[in-house]
Amino acid sequence: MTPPSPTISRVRTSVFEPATAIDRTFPEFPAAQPIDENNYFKKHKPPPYLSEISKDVANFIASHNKLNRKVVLVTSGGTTVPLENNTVRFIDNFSAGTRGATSAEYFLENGYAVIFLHREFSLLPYSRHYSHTTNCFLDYMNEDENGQVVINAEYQNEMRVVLRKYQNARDKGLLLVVPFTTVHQYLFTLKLISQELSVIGPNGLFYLAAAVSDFFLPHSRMPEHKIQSQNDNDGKLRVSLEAVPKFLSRLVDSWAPLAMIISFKLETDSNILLSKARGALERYNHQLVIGNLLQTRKKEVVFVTPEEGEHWIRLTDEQHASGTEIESLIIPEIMSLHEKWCEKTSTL
Ligand code: PAZ
Repeated sequence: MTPPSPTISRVRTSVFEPATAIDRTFPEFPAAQPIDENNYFKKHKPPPYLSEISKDVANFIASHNKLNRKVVLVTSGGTTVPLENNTVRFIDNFSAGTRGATSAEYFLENGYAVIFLHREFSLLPYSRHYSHTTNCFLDYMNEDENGQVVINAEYQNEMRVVLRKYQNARDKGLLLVVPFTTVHQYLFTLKLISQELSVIGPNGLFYLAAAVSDFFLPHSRMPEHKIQSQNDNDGKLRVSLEAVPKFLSRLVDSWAPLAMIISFKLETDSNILLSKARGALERYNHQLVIGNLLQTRKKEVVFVTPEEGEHWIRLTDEQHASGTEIESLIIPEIMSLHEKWCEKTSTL
């Protein structure tokens, strides 16, 4: 076996203390109305690169639509909330993009084309197996007697499988990777892709796994330069954030009204997960909420649908221990729901 890389610490700095998790029993913000949409998108400038993305997204969707291929938008990773225009400091969240990157692979393997809207530098489909700090790609390699860099014998089979899947997705043009960093970039890009995806009606699927900030600092109140430590008289920094409008309602009603829409609901308190998931479904009127707890999100999730209520998907202890990914159970269920959605919507 290859010894663990000396450059990689086994200490995990992102491990949380359950006792200090946030209490989220307060009511949700209301769903965004057309007026909130107008205000937000009028008051904020679109990211300068948006028109470039727009062309790529439109071409990608058109090429797969010709083949009658279903297209899923997978959102992944956490949004940042900058506190300064020339951003030195920002608010972030824990998400590494594991759910999104893993799910994208299972969609690709099952014949979907995937638009992967992800936090820049978070995990990507396929490369995630080797890029994370607990899995440094250099540990898989060695030099042979001729000085050629080769993959160690024990990893050949596993790596060949990942490589072939990656090359298949790349060579067939099945994956379009679009980045965001801030919540503001995320919202503009989500709206743009949603409107493009609405062209293929029910064949479009939204799988919204990104951890999107609930709060942001409007541009009008954002200082241009790095906040100075002597800013306030008493040496404290006071930041007053606004609620991010809940645009899921706009997505369902007007940006892509025929697409199937799946949102995720993350909680830390198991006592409120189901009520929050049900509440989201009622409020936004979409097709599926997948609830998960921070502590157990890799082992179990709950599907909440208007027709069938709740249904848990769980890995057994053996499955979990042997490295089965819960997304390998989630995606087939979603595909079957999406198939039904397409049948139902085409007969309307
Ligand atoms: O990125 P990750 O795999 O560590 O976490 C995934 C997740 C928990 C962010 C996702 O499953 C999720 O619940 N997203 C929605 C979060 C929310 O806004 O409620």
